[in-house]
Amino acid sequence: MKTHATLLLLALAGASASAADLQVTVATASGRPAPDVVVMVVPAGEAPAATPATVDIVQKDNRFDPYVTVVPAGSTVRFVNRDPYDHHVRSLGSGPLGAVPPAKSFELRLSANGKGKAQDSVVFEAPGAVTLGCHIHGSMRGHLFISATPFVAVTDEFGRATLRGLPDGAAEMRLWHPDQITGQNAQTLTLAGSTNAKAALSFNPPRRPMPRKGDYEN
Ligand SMILES: [Cu+2]
Repeated sequence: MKTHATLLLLALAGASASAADLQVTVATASGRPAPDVVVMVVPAGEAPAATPATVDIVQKDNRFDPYVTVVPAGSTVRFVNRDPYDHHVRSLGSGPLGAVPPAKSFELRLSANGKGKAQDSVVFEAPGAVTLGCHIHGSMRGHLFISATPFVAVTDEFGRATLRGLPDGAAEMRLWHPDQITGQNAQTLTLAGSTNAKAALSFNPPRRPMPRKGDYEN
């Protein structure tokens, strides 16, 4: 019986070697942990198409939560107003001075107190970035990144992200940050089972913008 159990464990270990997890740690140019970085891995061979998902972005206390959201192309994003006043969510350009047009343009009036829809959905087909703003509260900012590759994640406060189920072999790792002025350097990886990787931004991002106090009352 013991032998059978051992064989089963070996079989499971063999199966997992072809679907690696990659733990990435991203630093700023000066070596601090970099949160809010989108980490993408593009395998050299044929990658499976991204599976669309349905993801919520909540408006609460004049913030978009999460601040940075990543979804595979074709996904549905539900914008949910949890404040007791209206938000008028809209797409803005990304990059320096908002010069890069949004991957999709939209605006949604999200009401409070049952006077209208408190949530609404948008489908994002084209890969790219959308900066999220609000017509009513000028300081509200969030970011949505629509990914062509299914292997994508956002770094946490420690600059860490975990990408799961990667195929073994050569792959390119790319970074995107909402405050980048130029594209970040890509890096080539050889994936063989679960592995770790380090990466660095070419700049030091500013702190996340905070909502202005005066914006709360409406
Ligand atoms: Cu608002």
